[in-house]
Amino acid sequence: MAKLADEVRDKMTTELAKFPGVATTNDRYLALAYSVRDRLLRRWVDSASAILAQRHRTVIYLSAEYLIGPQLGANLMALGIEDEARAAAKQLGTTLEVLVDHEEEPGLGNGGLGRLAACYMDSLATLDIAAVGHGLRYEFGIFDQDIRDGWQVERTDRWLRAGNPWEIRRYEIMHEVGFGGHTEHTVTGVRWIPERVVEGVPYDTPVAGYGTRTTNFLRLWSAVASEEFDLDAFQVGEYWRAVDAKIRSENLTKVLYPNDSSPAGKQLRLEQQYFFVSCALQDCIRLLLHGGANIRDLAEVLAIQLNDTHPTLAIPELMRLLMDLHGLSWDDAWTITRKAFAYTNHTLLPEALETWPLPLVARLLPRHLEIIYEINRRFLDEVRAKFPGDNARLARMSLIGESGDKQVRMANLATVASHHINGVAALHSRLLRETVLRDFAELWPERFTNVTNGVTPRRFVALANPRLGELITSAIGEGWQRDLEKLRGLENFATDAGFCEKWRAVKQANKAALAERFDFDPSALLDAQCKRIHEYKRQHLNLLHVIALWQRIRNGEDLGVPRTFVFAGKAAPAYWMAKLIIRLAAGVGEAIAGDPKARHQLRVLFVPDFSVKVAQRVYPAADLSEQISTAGLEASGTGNMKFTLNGALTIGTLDGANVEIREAVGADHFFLFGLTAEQVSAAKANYHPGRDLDAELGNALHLISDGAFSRGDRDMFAPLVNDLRERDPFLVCADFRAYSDCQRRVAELWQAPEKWVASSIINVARAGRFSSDRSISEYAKQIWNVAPLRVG
Ligand code: NBG
Repeated sequence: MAKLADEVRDKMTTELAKFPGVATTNDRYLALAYSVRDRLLRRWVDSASAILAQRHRTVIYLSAEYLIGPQLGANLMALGIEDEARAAAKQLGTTLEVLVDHEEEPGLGNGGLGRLAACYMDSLATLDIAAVGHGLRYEFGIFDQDIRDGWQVERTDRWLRAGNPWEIRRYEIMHEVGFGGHTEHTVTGVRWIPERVVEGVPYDTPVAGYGTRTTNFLRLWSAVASEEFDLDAFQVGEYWRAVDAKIRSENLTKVLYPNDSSPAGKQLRLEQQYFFVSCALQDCIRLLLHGGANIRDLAEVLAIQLNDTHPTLAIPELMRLLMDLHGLSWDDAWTITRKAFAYTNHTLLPEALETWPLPLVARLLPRHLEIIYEINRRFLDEVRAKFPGDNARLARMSLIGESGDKQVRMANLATVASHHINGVAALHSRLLRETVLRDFAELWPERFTNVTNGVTPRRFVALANPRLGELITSAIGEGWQRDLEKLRGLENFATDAGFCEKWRAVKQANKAALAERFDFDPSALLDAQCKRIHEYKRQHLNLLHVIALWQRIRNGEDLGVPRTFVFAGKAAPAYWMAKLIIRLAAGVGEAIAGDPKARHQLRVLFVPDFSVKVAQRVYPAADLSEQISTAGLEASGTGNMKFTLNGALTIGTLDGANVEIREAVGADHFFLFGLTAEQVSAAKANYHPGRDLDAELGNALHLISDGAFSRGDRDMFAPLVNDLRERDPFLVCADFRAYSDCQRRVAELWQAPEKWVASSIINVARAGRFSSDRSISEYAKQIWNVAPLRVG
């Protein structure tokens, strides 16, 4: 193969039509990216032909979100050509760092759910499992976040503006997706005559495995109008009306709904969901038949995973395709469907369980509603037979909710049609069985399982934290990137003074690098809470503690431990309370910075526009990871794993995967506080947060109300303070004292640096099971029944 540097120089001419004198940084980035892509494509073609030749059972991952992060660095690492790329960059008169930094990431997800999908694509390829990830190619991803006067301001994310070298548009593939209209039932079957038709076209992005040739791909669907113009309208001179239909179709994949863990409930969102699953399934069937298989083999050839309920319409869509287009009977179609699908639930928050108004589904997808009704009729018969006379149970389990206006309940639909249903951490899977899906778990206990989330060590350790990666390799050798349990070998080094010193120096260097961007004291304890802003995640609990520390300083106490509190995360644009919490962080930061007595001991930093790229800078620098959600509400969390794997200690509640992290690293190496999920439910029965407030907490609330963090404005934070005093649905007040005391234990350990460093090493050494490779191996064995592919 030609030298990368030569290829890059060629690309400058053949792809970009530029020469060195006029080339911009973007050109240099694109030239390198195109050259890297060429190498990926060769591997991809080999993988694809191996899949076809071996008729390999393939995973079809359906997800409305993929937060894949910047691609250049990750791809260079997967291909093992970083040194070559460095030389190529040099030849272009720049550095690899500049080019990697230049890349704009595709923000096609909101948070953990979308990032999990991206980690899983990485692990699938690395474990040589044939897989295609289907999703939506949003023209605008998650909004960019600015902070102005302490408030979040949203800007559109024009991520495609400078070109996207990683994707390939497949011009030969197109699927039609209908909406609206009516159905016709005849003796030969059912026909759906949609009112309008949109075309779906795919853009593919290669996903390279690490240390293997297997390369899978993400296929993201984009909507285009099926008729360029409405010809009738065009002929009578109504140009605008003619173009209108086109614009309407293409709006379908314009923008990602910026809601995290709560549905938007908008028609366009439902259209997006149906659009991409219809494209995905039509495409799967096309490939299946092309490969010479019979449509009846679909569930043998494909294992389809629903990433939360967003792709659930795939169930009635597959039934429709099998019956109405391929002539199968209901029973045959249902048998195949039941064997094909599995469903992962990602939240227990009641407001987050997706339901769609029945009239909307009837209007938009009349055929699908008929199918849903029929699934429901047969399903309820089964329940009735097992639990005769239990009408309350029947009402709870029905796919159609009757409370107020009727709705279609997506979680129930996904559960009824899936051979496996899993939660994303042990506690969450248990609560899922005991609460939200209890009736279903009683009916089909064997279908319920757990797969605890994981994260890719390639991106989140090796790539994000090269200093740590090198130190780990120097101690235990290569191989941990593909087999993270190998980190165990680090445990012996926790008592090696020389190694501990190197470990400390790595953290220090990472903090110094972050401090260069954000100007803080790198010797202070870096205490970080980075995740979507949400009341249940309790960024305000953290802030109340910061205010309490500030008060202690004002009262003459010496904290002994200088701290920098880093906050980062986006709030859903319509989530007022979350935006107010961001404003509070800014206000607290400002007040402390203005206090000469406090500013050397405390600093509050809000890092704007949290993204994969920003995250890769923050995780390596953190000393303390804040995982302080109200117990029972965070399904898993994955940031908790990323911080741990970068050597941060955790302060956290017994929630989500924190429970398992604590088990893995050992109770002595985890700062635990707060009510358990059971205690939370019990406490809620008779909770009066405003009564007997803790003195420090009362004082902090008073300062907030008094305008100390809003430049004297006493109204700004009233909604937040009143809510905490009167309702406090997330038990911030109940957990405040325990949290604050636990933070004292953090400070004590920090003052014994050798112990802190040893604990940090032990955390990393014992966190190998939080690799997404472990999660994907579990899905492969327990749920998908797939084996690795042989490529080459
Ligand atoms: C989120 C949970 C997180 C979890 C991720 C990935 C949704 C609906 N759920 O706790 O809130 O880590 O999913 O499983 O976004």
